[in-house]
Amino acid sequence: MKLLLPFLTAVFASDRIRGVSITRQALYPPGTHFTCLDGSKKIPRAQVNDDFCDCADESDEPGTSACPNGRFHCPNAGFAPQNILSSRVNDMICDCCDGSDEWGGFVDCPNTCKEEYLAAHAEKIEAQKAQAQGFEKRQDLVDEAKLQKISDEEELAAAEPEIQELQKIKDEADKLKNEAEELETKVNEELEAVKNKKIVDRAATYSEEDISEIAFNHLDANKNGEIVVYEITSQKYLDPKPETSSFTTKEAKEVMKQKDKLYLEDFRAEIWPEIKEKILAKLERAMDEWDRKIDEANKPDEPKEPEQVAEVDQETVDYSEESLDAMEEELDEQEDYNDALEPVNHNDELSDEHQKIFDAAKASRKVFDDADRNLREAESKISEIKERSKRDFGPDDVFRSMNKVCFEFKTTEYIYTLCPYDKCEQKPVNGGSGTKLGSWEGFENDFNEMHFTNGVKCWNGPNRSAVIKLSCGVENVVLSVTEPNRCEYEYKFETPAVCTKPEPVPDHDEL
Ligand code: MAN
Repeated sequence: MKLLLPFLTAVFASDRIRGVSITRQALYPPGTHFTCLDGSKKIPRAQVNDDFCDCADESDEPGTSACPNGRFHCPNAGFAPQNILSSRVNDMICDCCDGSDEWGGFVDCPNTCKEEYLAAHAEKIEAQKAQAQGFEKRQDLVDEAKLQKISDEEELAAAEPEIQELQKIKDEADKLKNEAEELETKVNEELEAVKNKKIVDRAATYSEEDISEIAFNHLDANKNGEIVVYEITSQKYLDPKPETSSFTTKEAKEVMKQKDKLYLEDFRAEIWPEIKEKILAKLERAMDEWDRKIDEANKPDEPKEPEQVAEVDQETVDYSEESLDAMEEELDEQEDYNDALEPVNHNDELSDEHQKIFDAAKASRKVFDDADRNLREAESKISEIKERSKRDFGPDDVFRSMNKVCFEFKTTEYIYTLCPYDKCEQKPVNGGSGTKLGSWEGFENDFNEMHFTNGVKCWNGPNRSAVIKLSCGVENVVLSVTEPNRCEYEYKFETPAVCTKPEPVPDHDEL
């Protein structure tokens, strides 16, 4: 090429065609005629650049604006050569940095090629520096990924014996808990038996007539003088088949001798003898109530106590802590009263020995729960590592650090999130729930794109999806999010992960 230059310069100095690059000058050879470059026409050479468009392909007017779509070549010596539309020639606007497009002299175009070259060169150096920095960061990511991988492998290798050990601890804790709970149940049963015996003994002090009426009152929950099915089914201890899970209406009807309603007399005659054994221990409160009524009836006629006056004097209500506690206890007791499966409240009868057994059972449950949690945590950590080991983190594992990390980009309307290996979302800035734009699908285009598919269905359209275009940058940052087609989103994402080693910029490079 260098050898040819003096020769070409010699030729073009005299006969060079304006608007044509040096390499294409040969297409306009000297001679009497010029053949249009598409071969369609032969015209006298004087008609080239004569400001009249002769050739269909517009090749005869590269240096004038006669053909609307011709091309004018600016040599732009010292900077990058350029081809512009020939219609811009002599339009009084400086397009080429060397001013060659305004050769008519209607406007003065100073040569700015050197300044432009320097500015572009500086920009290139800056970009190269950023790329070099990004590439360095990429190396860090690769090193970090290597360490993470090694630590994952080590953890995985250690996991099996560790999990076995935690399982052993849990099994032992389970055994101790069962033993402690067995003892606890036994004590509970003993205490309940003592309590029940007291109640049954008390029940024996009433006449048969009275105690059967007390039992009737106990069952007659709404105090309307008759017992119906639901008043029986609510007393679980009367279930003739306790081994089956629920106390059904049919079973209750069996207890009621197929009657729909029971009045006191039928109850006494037909039901009482059969349920007596089961119900006596439940009658404590009903006996209290019975005694209270008898006491009241035996009282000499007196004006009514203020407590029976409809309105309660607020001033006299006791809101002290003890009183509130007592009320709460009362309510709790009422609940227990209706649910015979609840353990008996035996606080007042607890000996130190019993208390120790209850404390031990409670402590053993805690030890078991801790052991169970430790095992589950270790197992979930291991399954996370196993899942990670199956993922494709790209060349040199460089995307490993992006697992379970999210990035955000805010527009005036939405906050967009990008969570590689997981999902993309769009949330309205003013609150409200997010819309899933897609779930992780994988990389495409040689790890230069991330794809997310199968997001929330677009109204009258496809499921939402997102493509993330990656470019080299010093930091991980979402530069923009657009929606080129409805419900198809495009993120531009800068990351050191895709930075390659930059080529050095030569001092006087061809730009
Ligand atoms: C929501 C957003 C938009 C989307 C429309 C489609 O408003 O998810 O991005 O274009 O739905 O109906």
